[in-house]
Amino acid sequence: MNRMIIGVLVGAVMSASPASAAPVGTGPPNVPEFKPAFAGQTRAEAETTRTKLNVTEIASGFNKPWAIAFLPDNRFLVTEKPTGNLYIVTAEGVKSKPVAGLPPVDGRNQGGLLDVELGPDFATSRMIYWSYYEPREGGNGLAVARAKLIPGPEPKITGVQVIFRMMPTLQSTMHAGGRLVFAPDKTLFVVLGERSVLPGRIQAQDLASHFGKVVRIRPDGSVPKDNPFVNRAGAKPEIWSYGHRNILSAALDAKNRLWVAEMGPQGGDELNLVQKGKDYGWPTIGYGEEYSGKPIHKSTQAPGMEQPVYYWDPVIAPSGMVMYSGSLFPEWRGNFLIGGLASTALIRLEMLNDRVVGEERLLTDRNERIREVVQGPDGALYLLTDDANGKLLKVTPAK
Ligand SMILES: [Ca+2]
Repeated sequence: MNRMIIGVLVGAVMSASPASAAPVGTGPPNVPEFKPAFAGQTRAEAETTRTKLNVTEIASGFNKPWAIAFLPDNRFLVTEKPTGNLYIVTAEGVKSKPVAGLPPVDGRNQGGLLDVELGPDFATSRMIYWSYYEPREGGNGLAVARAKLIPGPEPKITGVQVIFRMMPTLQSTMHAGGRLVFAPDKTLFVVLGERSVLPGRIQAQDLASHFGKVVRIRPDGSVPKDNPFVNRAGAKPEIWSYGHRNILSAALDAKNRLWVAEMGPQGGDELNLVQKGKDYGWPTIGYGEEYSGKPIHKSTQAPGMEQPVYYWDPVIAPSGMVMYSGSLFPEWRGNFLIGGLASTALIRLEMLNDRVVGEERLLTDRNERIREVVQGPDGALYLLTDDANGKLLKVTPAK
């Protein structure tokens, strides 16, 4: 009897028993020789949402949309990755003309216009912040800019300021990270990748490089004095944490701590609780391997390097993430909801004492790559699908 049939039978038996201990059925691991550092670090017990989900398509026709931000008047900002276009979309799904005035992007492959966030003082300043692959002499790099949004029938931005430039410039169309998260103290976390190519990968451990880092800046791009490496000679002062591979998912929890889901190599996606000054291990340690099957890591653990709270093998390919705190889905409160690209699912993680105690794959019947996951002011979940005809979806409880 093959593994899949056993899985189905186990699933059928377990569904009658709430005390199920079976993990989500995702197939065998790519790197079975690597074992978890603690119980529950991978393959948590499969859970099932009791609330029936209703998925509404608000809008479609976006070319590889990447991020959503909510305007105070119930409209959305939506970014389109390869075109570099930013749209204002009404709650009914009516799309504006592209917002004029954004700088050009390098929209090849994983590049382009990525995240967008309202500034912490948007109500008075109308400032928006966005991340993008900036075309440069000799390559590109992730940049973060801000400008004042002027809505209306001909929407535009004015006064563009680039507040952060990931350095060094490199020839790569991949792994620049790009999510933006404002903390309540108005500092801005920017999560960065290591550019995928080997000369970039090794810089994830190099504090003189922004590659493979989480950085923390003020809204004007200046460096907070309490960043961990401000007094270290040769270190980039924006760095908050290091040893990351490629982060496209970042969210604050109820205590306003930063969590990220990282794109690992084959078999090595990670959930990390990001702490000031800590080393998350890439490329020295991890749970995955090269796409060729060749080893990357000698070990999964090393002194002075953080363990992931959770890892996935096979990977989910995470992009977009929120810790749910709304009223529409009481059973999801305190859970992480993560967009799955390769896994074509919405991944739900039940958390207890900073550990994962349950996992679920939602919306698998839609078979869509999920790029963005945000919680609306109404408690609904809003998603973007990663497709040339990308959709803006709203998830609510079915009536
Ligand atoms: Ca790691």
